[in-house]
Amino acid sequence: MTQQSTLGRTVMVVPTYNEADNLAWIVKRLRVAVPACDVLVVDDGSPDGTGAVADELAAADPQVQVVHRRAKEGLGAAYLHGFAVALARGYDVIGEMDADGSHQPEELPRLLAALEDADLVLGSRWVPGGTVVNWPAYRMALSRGGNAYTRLLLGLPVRDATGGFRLFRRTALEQLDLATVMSVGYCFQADLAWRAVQAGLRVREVPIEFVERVRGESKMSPDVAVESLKRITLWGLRERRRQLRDVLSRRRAQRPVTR
Ligand SMILES: Nc1nc2c(ncn2[C@@H]2O[C@H](COP(=O)(O)OP(=O)(O)OP(=O)(O)O)[C@@H](O)[C@H]2O)c(=O)[nH]1
Ligand SMILES: [Mg+2]
Repeated sequence: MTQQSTLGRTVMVVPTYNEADNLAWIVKRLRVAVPACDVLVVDDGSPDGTGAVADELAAADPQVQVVHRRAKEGLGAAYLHGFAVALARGYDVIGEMDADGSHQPEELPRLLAALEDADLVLGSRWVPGGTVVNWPAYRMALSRGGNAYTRLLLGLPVRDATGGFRLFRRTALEQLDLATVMSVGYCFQADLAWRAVQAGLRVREVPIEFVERVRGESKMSPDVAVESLKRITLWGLRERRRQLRDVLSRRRAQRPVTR
């Protein structure tokens, strides 16, 4: 059985694209770190055979499940598919975790503990106690800069909106109107954090140690970074327009009626 303290049944959704050298290693660590937690691998038809590795893991362990998608459609699409499956299968807590070892399953118990009084828990590199291991200076600057930009533009009260080691209560996911999420790459993470804050959900950040992948290739591309920049700027401008409209309509409402 997969009972997780008072939180209920928990599943970590793990998107994969060409992670054949990492998947078994990370799934094993996850199953050891939190034995009650199930795993849902969402593979986008990886040419390196990750899908077959996932099938073997699932055949050997009833707590491991796999969704096969035909082609690579981006992290956002893979997560949306995984969330839909996890919700349909009745999980109470639905999490996100990379397969490349950057997110350490051994830190998951701390994230789960934080969810006891939150709706969304973000594993965070940029709160006190959070760190990144083995990143070159330019990656640090990119992530810190991107997060500062997002915080400033959207007024998002989160230090690390782009990380992907997270836990949602199912009730939180159900409130986020996932059908309207268009983000594909990194901004998928910022998109969901932004929606959660706007929905008035309790969002908590927990420091994590993020470790740069040792095996396999990053799927980060300039396209993905540009998509984030574009979308976050667009949301920010919309937000400013909305705030301006609010102020103007409040002023109009306060104006004395003259006859
Ligand atoms: N299903 C699916 N998984 C993906 C896709 N793109 C990335 N992933 C997975 O998402 C996770 C994060 O991707 P990474 O390539 O590590 O991207 P990243 O962590 O932002 O980049 P690095 O810092 O270089 O590792 C990994 O488990 C990938 O295999 C995709 O299009 N489809
Ligand atoms: Mg990675």
